[in-house]
Amino acid sequence: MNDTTNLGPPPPRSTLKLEAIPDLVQRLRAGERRAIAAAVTELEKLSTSAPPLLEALQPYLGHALVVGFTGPPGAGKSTLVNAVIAHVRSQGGTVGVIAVDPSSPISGGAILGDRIRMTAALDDDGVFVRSLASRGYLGGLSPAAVRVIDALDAAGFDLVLLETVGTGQSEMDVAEVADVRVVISAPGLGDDIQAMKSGLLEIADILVVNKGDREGAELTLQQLLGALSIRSMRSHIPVLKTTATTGDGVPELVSAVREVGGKGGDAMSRRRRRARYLIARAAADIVARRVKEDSGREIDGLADEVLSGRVSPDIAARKLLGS
Ligand SMILES: Nc1nc2c(ncn2[C@@H]2O[C@H](COP(=O)(O)OP(=O)(O)OP(=O)(O)O)[C@@H](O)[C@H]2O)c(=O)[nH]1
Ligand SMILES: [Mg+2]
Repeated sequence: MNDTTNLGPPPPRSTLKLEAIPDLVQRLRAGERRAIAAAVTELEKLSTSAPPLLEALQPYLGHALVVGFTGPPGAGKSTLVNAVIAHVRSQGGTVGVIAVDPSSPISGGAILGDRIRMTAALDDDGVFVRSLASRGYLGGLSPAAVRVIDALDAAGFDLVLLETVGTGQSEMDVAEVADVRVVISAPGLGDDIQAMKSGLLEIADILVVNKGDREGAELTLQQLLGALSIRSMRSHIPVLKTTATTGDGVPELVSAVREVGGKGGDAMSRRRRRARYLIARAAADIVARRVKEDSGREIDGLADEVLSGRVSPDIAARKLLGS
């Protein structure tokens, strides 16, 4: 196996010089908005400066509570993020937001709408918002987004909110990198309760029925409680009703987030969880590239064994990994 075939495309060159990193980190630590934005951009691009920058951020990580906001399109995630920002700011806390745009947006307007709604926070140094493309990660979190968390954590934001649309992949990603997982639903989203039952319900630490002002909100709430009660392991999780447009229920949501976050692990285990995710993602990418690009005998041989039914794909994968 020729290892150079497994390295992937080279990272984009950076305009950030190595010797400028300590200064950038110092300004980021002081909360300077332009420095935070510059660091986020380097990490998002995964530029040549991203690895040394991440290393320089390491001593300052583990302070932020990373909260995933996920749920079906249109449930009101962005509106709720805005309402949470307003409440946390009124309490003197600070908030960083990473909104992950789906690769193929369901409606281009929703993304633009997100930006416009969030501009209300743009003059406030206690808030930093960045929309990221999901870059072919099918609505999931790109590894770049996970690294961006580190920049916001090091910059000292108390809460880092990650908004992702609840597709299969992103909900699993959010489950792995967030310290607290908030799953948002709303009445009138068709068969979404069904979808919640299968995937999102399993990962939620807190369930929210948003659009509490809409008819059917109480019914949605009861359906979720019913779905939880048949899963005895999950029946303890809080189910809250919010109206993001008015802020109703938002203080209770923020309290619940802090309570769940308080029960989570320490700073080290939070950082370790994110690092484990990045390793798993990188390992999966390397293996996928090996399988795709290697036309050598090893993989063809394994493929034939799988085709003949002598070996399961799982065993073949283990053989490939030598484990
Ligand atoms: N009546 C009512 N409307 C709401 C509420 N929260 C959000 N909305 C509206 O619902 C629509 C969708 O809200 P968004 O915040 O964009 O929803 P989202 O989940 O972020 O949507 P995507 O990012 O596209 O997945 C907007 O028109 C909001 O104004 C609420 O509590 N009550
Ligand atoms: Mg949104």
